[in-house]
Amino acid sequence: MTRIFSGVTPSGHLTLGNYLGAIQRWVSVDQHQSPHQEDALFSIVDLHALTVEHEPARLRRLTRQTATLLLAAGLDPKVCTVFVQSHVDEHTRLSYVLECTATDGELRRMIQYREKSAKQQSVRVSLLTYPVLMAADILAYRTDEVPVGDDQAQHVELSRDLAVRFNQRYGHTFTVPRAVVPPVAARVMDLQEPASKMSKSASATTGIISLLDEPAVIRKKVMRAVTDSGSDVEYDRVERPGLANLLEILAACTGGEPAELAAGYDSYGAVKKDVAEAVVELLRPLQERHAALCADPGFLDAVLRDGAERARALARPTVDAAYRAIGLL
Ligand code: AQP
Repeated sequence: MTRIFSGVTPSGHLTLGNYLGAIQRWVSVDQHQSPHQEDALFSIVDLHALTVEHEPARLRRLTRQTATLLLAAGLDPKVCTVFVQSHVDEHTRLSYVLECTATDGELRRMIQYREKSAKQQSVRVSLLTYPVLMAADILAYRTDEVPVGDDQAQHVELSRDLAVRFNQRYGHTFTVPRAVVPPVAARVMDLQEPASKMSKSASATTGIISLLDEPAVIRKKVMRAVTDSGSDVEYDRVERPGLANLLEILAACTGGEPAELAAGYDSYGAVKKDVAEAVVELLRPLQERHAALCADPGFLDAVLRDGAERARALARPTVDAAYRAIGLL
């Protein structure tokens, strides 16, 4: 049995990057690898959205929207567990114990902390400790695999380190997890700034495809994507990052290989046209299901209630064991 856990932060509207880097695999592979709902857990990690400036009403809206989008993308509550992080107290209980296992130095080295804190005047303490809470999310379920995009691989590495350290100091308590990163589109880049990751919390939206963007908007954004000077179509992440990003998106949407796909084109315009249509077709069923799910909010409430109950029952014994192991009465 392989237990899988992964999460998504309701810090903005979900992007094509979130979908291709993580959600696509959760839906097509991860939720089906075991007949037990308990072996595939997917969380809307709302506490992580409090690590930067936020607006309470917007967070509530985005938490529901994110959960609805996960179901619309194809997570099936009959075969997996979908829940909201803050509904399961075990995450924060365990996080404190893991803060007593992590060091200040290793948290300050996290790339995402360095990048996000550099853009802010006043940095919340939780932005520094967020990877520890993420480790708690993972370790509380004795997770084996964490399917994530490339940007989260460092945080999963930290979870591994904390699990190993805790087990060595206090006795075997946690499963040591491993990150699973997709072979293509593990880091989808911003269409206007191919050197930056496509991020749901970015201030400018012209380079970001949101999962709920209408087809006309998607076509416009892709056709205006920044590409590199040059006319022959070649897959080269270093010399042609803009074009490489588009080829990776196309490969992830259609199941091909970026370099092989490149060989079939003789102009950037033709690549863009096919990317736009592939993304529109990829998102069409998701958008239709999203609209249907929005008409039945009671269904979402029931899914999240059941998911939280199941998650609590799974996490509690592990967190209790960690409390006992570290010396708490
Ligand atoms: N651009 C991306 N390409 C591939 N995968 C990505 N992921 C995020 N951006 C890309 C993956 O999506 C999953 C959920 O991400 P998250 O919600 O935990 O937060 P994040 O990694 O910080 O993603 P964002 O969209 O950039 O959010 P903000 O703007 O709030 O920081 C993860 O598996 C992630 O790797």
